[in-house]
Amino acid sequence: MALFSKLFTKIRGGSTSTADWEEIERSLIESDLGAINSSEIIAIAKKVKGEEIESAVMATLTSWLSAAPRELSSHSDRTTTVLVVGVNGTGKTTSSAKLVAHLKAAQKSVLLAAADTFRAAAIEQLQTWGERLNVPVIAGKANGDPASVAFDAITEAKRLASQYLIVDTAGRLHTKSGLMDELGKVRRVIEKISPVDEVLLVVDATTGQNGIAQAKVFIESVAVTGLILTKMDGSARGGIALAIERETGLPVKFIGTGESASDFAPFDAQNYLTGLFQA
Ligand SMILES: Nc1nc2c(ncn2[C@@H]2O[C@H](COP(=O)(O)OP(=O)(O)O)[C@@H](O)[C@H]2O)c(=O)[nH]1
Ligand SMILES: [Mg+2]
Repeated sequence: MALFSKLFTKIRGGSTSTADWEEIERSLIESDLGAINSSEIIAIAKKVKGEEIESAVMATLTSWLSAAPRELSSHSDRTTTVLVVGVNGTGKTTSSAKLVAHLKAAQKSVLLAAADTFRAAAIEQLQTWGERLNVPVIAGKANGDPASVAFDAITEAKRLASQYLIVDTAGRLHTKSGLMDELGKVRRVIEKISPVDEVLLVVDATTGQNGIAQAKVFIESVAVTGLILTKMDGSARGGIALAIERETGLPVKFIGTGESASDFAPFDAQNYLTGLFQA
């Protein structure tokens, strides 16, 4: 990612001109770190001298990371339920499937629920993943009630003593209050039987600052516990994970780096920060 190596190389080289500072600041902004964050970093770099710069910048970046738990919730005595939410096309269905693959690789038993009932294609998409991953998918009819699919799914998860239930939901915009209410209903129906442990908001990293703005509004109406940043393999730029954690206070729990089930990993914040400093 090497976001900051240029900054340090320039500064170590001795005299940093105004044009140099501008160029460094521009490259930080272009990395989707955000304008305010970038100018804060430049201010620190200008103030601190010599060898201390790296540790000063690192300390600031570390303070921007979310303090909330990054690990996916888990319970040994009951099903852990995860709702996957977000705007259309961000990668909810793909990420739900990837999460299943990730949990299966850790020998967990998982059930998938197709609570995006808006389009028949969305249900089929999840069923195809279910077959590929050899995981049962609870689905209803197209245009059916997503809350009733969720109810059937948690009932079945309990019966099977499934360790995880992953619920894929329909894409929605925070501005559509009917859809946001529907999400609340899905949650309430599940919680009649078992707690909802995680609500993961999927954000397409290639949408940059817009994606962050969208996430901020979204989490005002839904109790989100963490983020999945998708499409980090595309034109996504390295600064977004830091910027979104600072803006929302929420931890990035997973990142998606492609279209197949294995293109997915827990977000390792320390590794990520170290990577930003490497040439
Ligand atoms: N390159 C890339 N494509 C992704 C990633 N995650 C999802 N996609 C693609 O994005 C498109 C929308 O994904 P989908 O899961 O259907 O989005 P949903 O509408 O939020 O459910 C699909 O073509 C996916 O293959 C990712 O991490 N990297
Ligand atoms: Mg979908």
